[in-house]
Amino acid sequence: MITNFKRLLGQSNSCDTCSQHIESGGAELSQQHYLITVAGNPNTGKSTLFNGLTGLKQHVGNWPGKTVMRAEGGFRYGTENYKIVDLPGTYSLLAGSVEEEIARDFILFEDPDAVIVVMDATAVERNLNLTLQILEITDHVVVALNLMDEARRKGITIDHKGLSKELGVPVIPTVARTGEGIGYLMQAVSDLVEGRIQTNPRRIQLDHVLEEMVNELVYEIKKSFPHLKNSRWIALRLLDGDSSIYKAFETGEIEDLFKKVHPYDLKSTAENPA
Ligand SMILES: Nc1nc2c(ncn2[C@@H]2O[C@H](COP(=O)(O)OP(=O)(O)O)[C@@H](O)[C@H]2O)c(=O)[nH]1
Ligand SMILES: [Mg+2]
Repeated sequence: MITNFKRLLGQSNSCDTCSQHIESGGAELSQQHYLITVAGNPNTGKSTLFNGLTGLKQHVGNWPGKTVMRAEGGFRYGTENYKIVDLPGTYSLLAGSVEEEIARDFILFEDPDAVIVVMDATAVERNLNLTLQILEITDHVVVALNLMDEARRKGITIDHKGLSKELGVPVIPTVARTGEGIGYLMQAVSDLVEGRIQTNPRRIQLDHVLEEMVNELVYEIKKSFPHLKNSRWIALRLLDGDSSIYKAFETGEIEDLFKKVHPYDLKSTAENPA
């Protein structure tokens, strides 16, 4: 059964001034919208959050050429329409699995307006690996520090403001199962996509020699593939010997990746299995 945040937050469709207003399914996918996504380790509550925001209005299909399910939906928050894509859960983005490749390609090539990174508040350290990797690719990030009820139950307290300062992006404590904190989460997403806040993501500091090598590579990448965004991240992956990125360059597929994430087979369904 899907938990609909609109109901949980006591919101009604007739309220059109309330800043906490989430209207599930309110945004038709063809309308002008912000593209956002939920990423994170498996079992952190991504689908619960996705379901709560979109309600029953979802489309599911497979990612192109993959047997991994893709779910997307629409909703309205405040005056903005959002299209949201539920990414498969991964521990890393270094493309060791199909799921990782899908999540990485989506964040890298679809360039979503915001990535909600859902972290498990009971296992922050483990979850930081993926979070830091995502911060290397994009600065459009808001962290949902989810499962806060579980953390409280286990006596874990987290300095979420301190974590936010360290990561350089908003960190909002949430309980996706009950809707707690989701209004604040969406307010942070809205502030980010509307340009009311700027993030300053924590990134790896390279030594002088490496930095020069990266800059050289970035220059070459931009020369050959001027449309490629995130060329710095791609340069880092090349230096790290990422075979999938290497191969994509050899075959010229790196440019096709832009198109690859788009055309998928969609069919409407009532519910997205979590
Ligand atoms: N206690 C608690 N359980 C949650 C919360 N969010 C999600 N869950 C549960 O955690 C499990 C995994 O959630 P799911 O959304 O499928 O995680 P996903 O793998 O990241 O998509 C499900 O049983 C959810 O009901 C939360 O904030 N608190
Ligand atoms: Mg899921």
